[in-house]
Amino acid sequence: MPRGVTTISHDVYDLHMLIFWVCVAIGIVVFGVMFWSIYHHRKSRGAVPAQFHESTLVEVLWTIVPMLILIGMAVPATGTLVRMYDARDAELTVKVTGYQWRWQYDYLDDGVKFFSTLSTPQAQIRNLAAKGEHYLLEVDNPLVLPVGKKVRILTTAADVIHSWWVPELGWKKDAIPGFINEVWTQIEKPGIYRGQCAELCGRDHGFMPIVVKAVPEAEFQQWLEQMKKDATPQTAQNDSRSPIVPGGQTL
Ligand SMILES: [Cu+2]
Repeated sequence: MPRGVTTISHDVYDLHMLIFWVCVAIGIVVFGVMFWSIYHHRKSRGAVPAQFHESTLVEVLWTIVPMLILIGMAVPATGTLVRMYDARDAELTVKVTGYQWRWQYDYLDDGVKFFSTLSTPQAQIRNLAAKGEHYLLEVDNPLVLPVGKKVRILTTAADVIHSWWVPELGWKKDAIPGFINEVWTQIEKPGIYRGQCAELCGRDHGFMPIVVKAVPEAEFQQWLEQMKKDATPQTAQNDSRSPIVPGGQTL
């Protein structure tokens, strides 16, 4: 599990490690007691089974102890979930729309909108060329986001269910036709973060990667201005990319 580059991803990572160590501790105690009992109360020592029937103390203990453990895990888990869903006070909103098999990014406040499509050369996919470093994880137009700003991300889809997932952001969000899901992110350091559609959305599902380019605020504003200038209307219909078929056939 990556530590990630957002506050939420750190929360998720810490929660994961906390629950992991709780499970390790329970495992050690349970198996410890079990093996100790098997060894010390073996038949060759003449052990006689103890009678625990209707022991109130044992009943109370094995109800209370697991309950305390569960509460101890539920409290931090709930806190993390609440923070994860709190998209208030976002400074920027990006709508992410899933299409078979590309993403559309729509900067709602700025009128900037573009498609992000796999850019791995067909020759690599058809095993006619050596595979690149970011094979199937590279796109023509990455999603550009400013570092340090709270960004609200709305996910939806125009055909089937997709799921927008960049592991280093700490969450994945389904993109469902007719619904809008909300989530947020605040990236801490500049960089390029890669992910993929995490829903089995059809043939060529593996060919819809996600690339997030996190840049400093000034650079982001510059990029946005440039995008506004270059803006040309795009629709899914006028995209002429032919579907990729593994094995070298074309449709
Ligand atoms: Cu998909």
